[in-house]
Amino acid sequence: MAYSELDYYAIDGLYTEEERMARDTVRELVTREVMPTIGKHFDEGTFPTELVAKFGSLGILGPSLKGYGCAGMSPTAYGLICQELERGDSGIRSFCSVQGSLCMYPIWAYGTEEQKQKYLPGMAAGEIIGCFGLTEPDFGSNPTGMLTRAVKTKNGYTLNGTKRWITSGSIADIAIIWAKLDDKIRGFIVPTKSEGFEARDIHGKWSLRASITSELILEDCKVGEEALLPNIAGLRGPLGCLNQARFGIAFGAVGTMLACYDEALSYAGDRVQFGRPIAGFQLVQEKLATMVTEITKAQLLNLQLGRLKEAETLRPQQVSLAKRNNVYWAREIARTGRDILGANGVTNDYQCGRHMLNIESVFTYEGTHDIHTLVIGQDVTGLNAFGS
Ligand code: TGC
Ligand code: FAD
Repeated sequence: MAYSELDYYAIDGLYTEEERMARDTVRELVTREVMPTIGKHFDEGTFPTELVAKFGSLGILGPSLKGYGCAGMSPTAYGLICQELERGDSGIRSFCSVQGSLCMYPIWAYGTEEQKQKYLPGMAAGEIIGCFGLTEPDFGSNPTGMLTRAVKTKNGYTLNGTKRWITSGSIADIAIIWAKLDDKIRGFIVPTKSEGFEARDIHGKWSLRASITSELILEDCKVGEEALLPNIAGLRGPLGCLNQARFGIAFGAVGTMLACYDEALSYAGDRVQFGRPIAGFQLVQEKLATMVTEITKAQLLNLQLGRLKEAETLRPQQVSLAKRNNVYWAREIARTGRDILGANGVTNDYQCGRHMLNIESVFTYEGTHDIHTLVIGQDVTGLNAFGS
């Protein structure tokens, strides 16, 4: 049966034609190309690299950036693309978030004209893959403490340090590396073929298995003058990129919710216990009603999130609220979906279990749930509760 999205509050009519078209195109791609193979990729711990060129040809890599071969769609269209990708798998959405929001965006926003011309068209086409190195083994939630250093040399810079948990690290052609230069955080475009650069994959993940996660080791890694992103300094550089990616994750989380709800509803209608479909029991209906309620609230939240971004009035704290709320509920809904599926829910014949495992990473990356709690707390109280 063809997939149709839960739309309890007739939200579909509030999107533009372009937004619906972008969503439906990606929905169709995910149904046709992701769903049949994603379970196998998750099982084997591989990323479907064959999809990257298709993403490029559909214009969904950096889709809301303007110029340089990018599609220039609305932020809401970008969000709906993330929603559909994550309905397939968080790892697929992750790849696109990292490519568009974390790698293309800093070049587009902070780079020189030469850097933009050199990288963006190839990245939009999926010919150049990027990764984003902010987190380090000992500095996750608190990236300000990073140990990676850049030192100016005669012809460029030498970088030393280790980045960990880096999505697409070993398949990337370039890495956006955040390092301290004269004690100030700066961004560098580091070709992964550079002398002194090494990517080692992290194995044994329970989550985001259809995504490559790596450690990046920079040992006297030499890059030219042209590697520095000149138009940004300080933590607001990487955080500016994270605002873009967190926006996409807020929508992506709805994709996880929709996938799990859809599967749980269908299963509950088919599965008979005590002489009737389990969907006919009050306790199961309560679970489904909660799912419908939280999905609808998250869809409405995202719609306004997109409209605020389009009006250029969106504040980072509002993005934090959406990431925090939607990922929290995606996590609850994935677990509830798994529960409704009974024992079948713990096998990879069904998708709730895979989404349930994936969402643990999403809960932690791009700012943990707790960090976004504190961002909102600071916003409304004026008091910083992060640390010192
Ligand atoms: P703080 O003193 O508050 O701010 C330092 C400077 O940054 C500015 N700023 C922001 N700018 C843009 N966007 C934001 N969201 C911003 N938040 C703060 C701020 O105005 C200030 O600017 P300036 O010019 O005055 O210096 O910084 P802090 O050290 O107290 O840290 C704040 C905190 C904890 C919120 C921040 O460090 C944080 O967000 N931590 C979480 C780290 C994180 O999210 N890491 C993600 C790594 S990448 C990733 O996970 C990719 S997953 C891959 C995938 O999607 O698949
Ligand atoms: P920690 O910061 O050590 O946090 C551990 C726990 O302590 C959490 O519950 C946290 O909420 C809590 N905590 C921390 N500080 C506070 C506080 N002040 N108050 C209350 N509680 C607190 N990073 C990148 O740079 N690029 C990537 O591409 C990337 N991809 C990732 C892919 C995956 C699959 C995963 C799992 C992570 C990825 N990350 C990436 C890293 C991710 O951003 C970090 O894991 C995240 O920022 C949290 O850091 P941490 O794991 O070091 O946890």
